[in-house]
Amino acid sequence: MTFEYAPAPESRAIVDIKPSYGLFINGEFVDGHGKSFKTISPATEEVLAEVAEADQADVDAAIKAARRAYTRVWSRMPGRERAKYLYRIARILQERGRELAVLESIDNGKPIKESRDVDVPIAAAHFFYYAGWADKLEYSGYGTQSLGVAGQVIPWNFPLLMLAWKIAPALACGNTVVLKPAETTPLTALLFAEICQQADLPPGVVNIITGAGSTGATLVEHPDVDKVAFTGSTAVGKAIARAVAGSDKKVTLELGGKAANIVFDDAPIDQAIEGIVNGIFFNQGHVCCAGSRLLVQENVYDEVLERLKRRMSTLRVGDPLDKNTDVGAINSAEQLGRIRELSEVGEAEGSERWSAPCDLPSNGFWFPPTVFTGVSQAHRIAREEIFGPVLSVLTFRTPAEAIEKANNTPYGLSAGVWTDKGSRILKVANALRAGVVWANTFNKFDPTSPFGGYKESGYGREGGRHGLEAYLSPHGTAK
Ligand code: TAP
Repeated sequence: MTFEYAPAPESRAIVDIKPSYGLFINGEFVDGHGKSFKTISPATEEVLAEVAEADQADVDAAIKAARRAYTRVWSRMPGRERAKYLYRIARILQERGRELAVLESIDNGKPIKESRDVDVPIAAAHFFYYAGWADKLEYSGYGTQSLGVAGQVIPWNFPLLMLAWKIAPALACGNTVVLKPAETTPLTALLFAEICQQADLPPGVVNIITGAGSTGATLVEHPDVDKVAFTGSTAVGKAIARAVAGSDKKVTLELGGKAANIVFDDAPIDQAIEGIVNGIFFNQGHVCCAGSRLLVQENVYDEVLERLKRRMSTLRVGDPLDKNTDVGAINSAEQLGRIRELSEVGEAEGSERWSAPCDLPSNGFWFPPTVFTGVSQAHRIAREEIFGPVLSVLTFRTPAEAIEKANNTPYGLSAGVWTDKGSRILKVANALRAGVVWANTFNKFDPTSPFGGYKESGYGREGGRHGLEAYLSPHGTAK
């Protein structure tokens, strides 16, 4: 049964959302030359702020500022000095953690308990971790030479965390940055710009330009960008790879996924249920490495399904700022449309749909936690990334069949294995074509651990020592 909890809303008073925002170029906020757009709260559809849309001239100005800061200041600064700035930023992220968490939940729609306990602490941890590397690059194994100006484009599902994954290693290695956050979630990146000012980061080392896809395209294609780092959909990743092909830009792409979460019959079932729920309903399923394909061994299928539905019935869907909320709002009307469309396709193709009973708020964008059974490998809901709180369930009889089905995907970002046997974990993990394999857990992130994909999930790694490779050159080619 679900206990009735009294609402426990986190106060919005801690955040100061301005009516409008400019672009952060060369250490200060400036008006853009282009148009502007509105960012809204996906939970209420309330307009939060008007944000500048950077055009070609703005992108030029940001890259120029980054180039100047690179040649004159940042690339010449000893690593131990750069590290001090990264530590300072990390500490400010912690000090202003509550403010960042509330702002992230308002702009993105994710539950406050996730922005507070996952996004913000791991973002700070990334800056702490890469601060530690800044004066030890000679031990990285990837050289010590920075690349120059990095053009970075990030998605809306973990706005601050993706920013940290991009900016922390870039700065630690001596590069400067122009970053474009996603159109629907620019606010924490703009607050991060204020944090750069607060940390006295030299002007131009970090530049934040807001805008839509065309701003991102202008940035990554710019001839004076040395390094492109992109996280987002496979379709846009392919377009970027095509656009920069033939240039000497170094590129890393973190793209989509359709992870298998494999439950064997000897798995600790209660733990596995928590792992399945965390795997697909964490962050409304807006997670590239979400465990969106559940593979259950046939002899425990009925038990797993029954317990899973019981657990899903206790998930609280609603106000992202309520500390009891487990599942928040879908990030945009457009994304909600995509989730609805693929769910309808799932039914039309013959799968059975079950949604947790819950009251959804009347304003905003919402989708109940949903599971599809009777799914075959050919179904679109088993092949395409839904990027929402929708789980497709398939079955298997033998470990070999589980591996075969798990690998039957164009993606290869992550996977999960649930079993009592250590030897089976090692064997299966070895056979899975996925960048990250979790054993008896799911969706665990740590700055010391590399993350990235195989196949259409992209190339390059972020996090850990491996994450330095993307921002260093063994040949000393910096401009
Ligand atoms: P995209 O539509 O790919 O957008 C990602 C970012 O790229 C946004 O900032 C977007 O701007 C920008 N963009 C769009 N078109 C562009 C272009 N032609 N050139 C350069 N930049 C462009 O993805 P999304 O809908 O925001 O995010 C969902 C997808 O990201 C999912 O497929 C998910 O799996 C993937 N994702 C992957 C990872 C990792 S680590 N592999 C992490 C998170 C998300 P606008 O927002 O203004 O359109």
